Amino acid sequence: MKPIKSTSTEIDRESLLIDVRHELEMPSRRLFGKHILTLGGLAMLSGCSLSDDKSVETFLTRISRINDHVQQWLFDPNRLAPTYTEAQITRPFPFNAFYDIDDVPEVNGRDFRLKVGGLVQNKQAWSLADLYRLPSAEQITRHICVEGWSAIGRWGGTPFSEFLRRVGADTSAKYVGFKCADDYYESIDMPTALHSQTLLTFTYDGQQLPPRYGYPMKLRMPTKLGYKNPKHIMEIFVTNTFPGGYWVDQGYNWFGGS
Ligand SMILES: Nc1nc2c(c(=O)[nH]1)N[C@H]1C(S)=C(S)[C@@H](COP(=O)(O)O)O[C@H]1N2
Ligand SMILES: [Mo]
Repeated sequence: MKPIKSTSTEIDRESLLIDVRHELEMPSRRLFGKHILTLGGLAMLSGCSLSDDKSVETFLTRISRINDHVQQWLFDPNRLAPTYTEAQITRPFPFNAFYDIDDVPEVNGRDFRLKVGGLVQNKQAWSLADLYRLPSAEQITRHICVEGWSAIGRWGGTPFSEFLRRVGADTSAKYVGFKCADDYYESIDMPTALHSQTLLTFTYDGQQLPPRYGYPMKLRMPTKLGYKNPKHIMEIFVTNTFPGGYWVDQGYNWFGGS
């Protein structure tokens, strides 16, 4: 994935506008379909003049935040993402990260302790053995990456809502955040965290989750795009302060529904 915002001081206005148009044309952005609102109309709505690079960037961020609100509002906690049969699993399942497969972090499972923080009653860290004793769940779902590929895989673990219940999470809080063993970090909305298909997973296709797919654990959400699914989770926290995410902070949409 490429950062959407330019990191240089000279922002390439033309490509930013292309990104805005692209956002508008994505199926999940239907409500802002190009037939309903023009770029100019959106600029007026968001109070941006688009007269300089900085206002273009502010404009983009506002559009993205409006999209977050609309997507949260459209999200139906009872709607299930499709599931598939074993025969439909994509083999081999693709690896993806912001780095090469040779640089996958190696986490030592024996010493591993999952940190839990923020708005939870029980901040005690979890060993893998403790996590493996949680009620088990498994599903075969489609993982969709914004880079233009999708693949069907089989993940096993525990319903994330069950984990949140065990740690006494304040489920009226807005966000659940994740810190990973690489420099990755993510955050999700609470309704998605509690969705019945959101699993904290420890296995892939019946085997211990291999390093490339996120050992020791990956949060697997078939209702969200690939980049929202953190691998190599080291810490989970509940908060009302927007935690952002690795790609979100580079201009991607935060809600990231699929
Ligand atoms: N820790 C971490 N999690 C991550 C990423 C990453 O680079 N680091 N990449 C994300 C992206 S963009 C995708 S598509 C999926 C890829 O998961 P896979 O390797 O199991 O296919 O992981 C997501 N979670
Ligand atoms: Mo991705």
